[in-house]
Amino acid sequence: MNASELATLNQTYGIQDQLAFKEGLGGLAIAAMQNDYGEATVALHGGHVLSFRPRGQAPVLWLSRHARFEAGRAIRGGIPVCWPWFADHPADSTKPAHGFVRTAVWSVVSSETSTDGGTRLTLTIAEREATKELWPHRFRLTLDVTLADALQVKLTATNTGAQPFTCTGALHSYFSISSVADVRITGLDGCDYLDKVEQYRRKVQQGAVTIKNEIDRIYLDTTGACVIEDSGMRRRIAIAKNGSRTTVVWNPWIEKAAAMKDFGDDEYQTMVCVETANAAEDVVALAPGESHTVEADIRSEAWV
Ligand code: TA6
Repeated sequence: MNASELATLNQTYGIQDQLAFKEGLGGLAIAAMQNDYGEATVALHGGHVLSFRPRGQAPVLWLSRHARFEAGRAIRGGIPVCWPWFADHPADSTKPAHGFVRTAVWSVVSSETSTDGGTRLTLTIAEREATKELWPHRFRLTLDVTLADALQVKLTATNTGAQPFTCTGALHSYFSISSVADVRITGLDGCDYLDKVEQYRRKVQQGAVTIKNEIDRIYLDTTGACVIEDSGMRRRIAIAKNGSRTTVVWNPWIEKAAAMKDFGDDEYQTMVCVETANAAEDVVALAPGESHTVEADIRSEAWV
């Protein structure tokens, strides 16, 4: 994005002392939000929340130091928007993993200050020739990112075509943690999950989730909040949600981390994904004109 396009964005949607559009890493346009609650950045590339830091706290989201900021590539960390399919395409593995909106450029449609002093930015993306080759449907996605006492991320998918479609997806959130050894994730006890590490074997979660090896799990029928309890950092990150019956927990561990070019060999120790998803049995069906909203509310607090 050139300087005059950024200037136009700032004139139209910038909010004095709260929201400014800038050139970020790799020349990608980012929205920098700040207010009394903290700060957050969102890349227009992917509609991707890159960072969230509540005032006086350490960053809540994890972003790889090897992340690539390039047109057409997914960014490793933050909150990639996966849509209209989660993980591999169900029928054609040559199509991009996690859909195509995380690597496309979104447009800004509005910004506002809420009555509680929060800052909201709304982005959108719709079908275009390139997406029709991958997925033959007309759609509109809207992403509302609100920085207030929590970071609220709300993705609304609308079927703007004349045919029904089904979709899956995720707010594929990467969280920053002190160390895998000092973290447990609560909120999933007793839930069934598909274990991707063991060919999707169905299992039942016993107690809190701990990370002692590769974890890639799709928790089914989960509508409640999860909490990342980090005894090393003495903080709790609560992830509440709406419009999602699936929670995905992922840590690639040693070998998979080493195999990814945009992921540091040792970085698996300080991240975990807890994803607000529609996946597996939780497929969203939209008739023409219908919409579905999936929402994650991320709140971090000191744990004393
Ligand atoms: O959400 C977990 C997952 O689907 C894993 O299987 C893992 O591969 C990860 O997402 C990252 O996918 P990506 O395409 O971003 O490398």
